[in-house]
Amino acid sequence: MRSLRSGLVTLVTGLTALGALLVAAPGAQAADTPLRDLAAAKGKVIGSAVNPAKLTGTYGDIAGREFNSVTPDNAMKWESVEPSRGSFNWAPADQVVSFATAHNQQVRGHTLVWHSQNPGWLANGTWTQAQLSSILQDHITTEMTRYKGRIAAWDVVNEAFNEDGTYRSTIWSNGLGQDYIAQALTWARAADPGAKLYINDYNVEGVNAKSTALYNLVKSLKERGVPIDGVGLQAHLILGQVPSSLQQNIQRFADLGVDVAITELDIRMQLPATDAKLAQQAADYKAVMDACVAVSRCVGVTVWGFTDSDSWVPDVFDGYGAATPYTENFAPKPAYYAIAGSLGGGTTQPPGDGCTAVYSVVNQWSTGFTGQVRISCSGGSLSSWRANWTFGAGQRVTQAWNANCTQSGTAVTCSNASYNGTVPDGGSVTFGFNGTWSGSNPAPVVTLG
Ligand code: G2I
Repeated sequence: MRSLRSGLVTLVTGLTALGALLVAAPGAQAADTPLRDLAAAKGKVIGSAVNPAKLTGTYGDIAGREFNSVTPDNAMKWESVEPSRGSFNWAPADQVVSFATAHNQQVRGHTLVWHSQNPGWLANGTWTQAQLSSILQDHITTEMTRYKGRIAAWDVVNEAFNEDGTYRSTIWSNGLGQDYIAQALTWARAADPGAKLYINDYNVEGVNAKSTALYNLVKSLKERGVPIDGVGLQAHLILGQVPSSLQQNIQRFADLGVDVAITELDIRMQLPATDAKLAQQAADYKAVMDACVAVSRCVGVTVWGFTDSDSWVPDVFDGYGAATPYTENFAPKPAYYAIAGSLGGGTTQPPGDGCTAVYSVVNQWSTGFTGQVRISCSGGSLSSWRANWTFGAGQRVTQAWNANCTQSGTAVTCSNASYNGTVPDGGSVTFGFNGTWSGSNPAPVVTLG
């Protein structure tokens, strides 16, 4: 995140009132340790789904800086890589893999065998069992071979179960029988023996009928010697509804001898987001992170998009959103700090992060002057504020408006009035004051805190 917490000063000499001529100071990077460094110190993965078309600018900066793993959100799905039979489009998936290489990140491959986002030619075709089987084997082999050695873990099979724990009726279960899962895993192991092979699903975070069906499947695959390395718990959660049995559930899979990953975490809320909801969301993110951190075989957590501007939630759940750790404008939310805290970092959002305070003298005469401070936010917001500075040359504030100012010795503190505490992302608030000076009237640097 950018942190522009100090402002530059324009000093007006002479008696003419001048408009402020201020330039925001280029912000130093915030001192906070990136999530990926915190995660690495704990031996965990912190990842995000990414959209390859967006991997530049601020989106790319954050994706590279904060995460040690990326998952292509759609680019490795069958309809993306083979939209018509035998005609491949690898470019977006390649972009994610190159980005990951350039940023020293792992890649989670997502996903090889699914009922959704299959190309029309496959979904609408009529196939014998033998044809379907060889189409699937070819797909797995082709895609995994292309990225062999560069994918840490593959979601080989995605969303195989119904909510009641029965097998979902899909092109695969219908055409190949339930053992398509074992076959797919076996082909996957042959294609890239170095990749961890996962089965991934949603609504399997707590102990319930669906997760128990998944548990029983993994147990039987292990007993049969079918290659299976991990279970992915997607974790598309609802505010305030982190299952209380999450850690217990992670542990029971770990006890089967497989890894566990939280693969698609997001926590949606009914819009608009309020401070209270964002605080609850932070607590929910923390609960998920803590559960993973507590189990050594939980390899880590991937969020399904790190910014609210890149989340599937508003498109699918009417009136819901704000599900990720960053705002649409890339400001870290309380959830971000909750993730950091769970990984051993600081938990508090620095006040004024993403906001700038700029001091200016707008008028000055023989013994007095009028000053103002403009607080602007870009990539952050404030719900209350306090501007602090030191007067180094004996200046004194005598009267202020649009703020409550006090001065003790050289230290001045001005806090918001009852009506202007909120500075929205992209907005600003200005307050003014009169003061006295003599000799010189050098301009202080203002900090927000
Ligand atoms: O639905 C959330 C996730 C559930 N688990 C599996 C994930 O693969 C799935 O991801 C989402 C993507 O985030 C969405 O971006 O999968 C959706 C499809 O089931 C993706 O949405 C689709 C839109 O529905 C399409 O209209 C669009 O053409 O993304 C496509 C590509 O942008």
